[in-house]
Amino acid sequence: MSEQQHRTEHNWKASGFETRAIHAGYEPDPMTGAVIPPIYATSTYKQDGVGGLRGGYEYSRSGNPTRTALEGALAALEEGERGFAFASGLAAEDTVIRSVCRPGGHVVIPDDAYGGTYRLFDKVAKVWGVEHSPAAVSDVDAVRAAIRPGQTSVVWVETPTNPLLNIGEIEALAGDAHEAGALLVVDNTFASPYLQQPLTLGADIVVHSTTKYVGGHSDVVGGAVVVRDLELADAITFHQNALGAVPGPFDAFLTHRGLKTLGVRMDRHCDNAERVVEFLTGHPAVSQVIYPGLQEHPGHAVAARQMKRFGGMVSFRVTGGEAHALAVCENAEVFTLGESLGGVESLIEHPGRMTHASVAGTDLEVPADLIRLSVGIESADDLIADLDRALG
Ligand code: P1T
Repeated sequence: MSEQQHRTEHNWKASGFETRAIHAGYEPDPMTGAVIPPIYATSTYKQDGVGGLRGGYEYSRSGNPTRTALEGALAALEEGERGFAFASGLAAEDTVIRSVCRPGGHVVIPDDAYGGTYRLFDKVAKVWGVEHSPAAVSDVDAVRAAIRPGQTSVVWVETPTNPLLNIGEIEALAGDAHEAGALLVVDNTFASPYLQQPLTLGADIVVHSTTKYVGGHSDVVGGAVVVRDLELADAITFHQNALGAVPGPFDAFLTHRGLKTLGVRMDRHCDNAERVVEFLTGHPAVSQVIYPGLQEHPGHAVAARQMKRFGGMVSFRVTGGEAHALAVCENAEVFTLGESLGGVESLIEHPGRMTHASVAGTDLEVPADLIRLSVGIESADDLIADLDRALG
């Protein structure tokens, strides 16, 4: 597709994060002055003679102006060259896998990946001849040892990981991947581009579940891919269109609306998470608090280097085993019992039975006494009082 309508003409690259979040990707509509990208509810576009496309738009699977605006903003926030929006995080991941992996190839994946990501590699990609080996992303040596030079095309990491909040050192992992001729893919869902920009640290591809912090309001499912390299961008462009797992214009609009406030929301998520961590750390019914902001977290120093702050996700283990963990999840009231994360409302869940049920019985199994919190942006005192009651 040629240069598309509404691509911003102003160069926002030198602007601050919040300015880019609000302006990059879109200029007020030339005809109406609409400040916000309209929802272009159209599947196709009138051509001025065969092949005479207006602004490059031909058919909404390959491009839609509402989506283009979101994609421009995503690229700007991740400091990439090209952004791509998808119907879900897993659709984004699948498109990346098909773009850069081939039968007979191999991928290194986190040994505590999101359950759905593991399932995609283990139950789908493997059937098509792409092998995978799990390795601890926090252990650069283990990842290096898992790489098979000549066969590994991708080192895939989450950092922080879901749900154990392990930290991978992006710069070192990129070096090892590149040395073996592989690409480094970073799932940046937990940090969001406000806290961490993996492409600036040497990663080749960033993926997101935009369902989470990017969308931020638990009202839309979506995914994203951002790259710097233009050859990779061409491969993703081709597969985005060929596979067709794209968001509709209303979903793109909602995600873009959420994205504009990412910076202010993330700061509040981090403030509240710090308060919750402080409370949990002193609680007698809590045996371990997992948060990269804690000095004793093994990834603290790396996280402090590569992240602006430590995020809104907190995991903890309780003294009373699985039954206790389930009871805490069920007793919470301000924390809503539910899967997902990154919305303005606080969520609580039991990874072993919920988000990570698909890894039960594998090397990726998570502890049964583990609880995961997505700390929202409510009043911190209410969150703490709720946890206090639920733990009691
Ligand atoms: O749900 P979807 O938008 O398809 O995104 C999948 C995904 C990818 N990567 C990470 C790190 C994720 O956490 C997710 C989705 N995770 C949840 C639904 C969850 O509750 O953990």
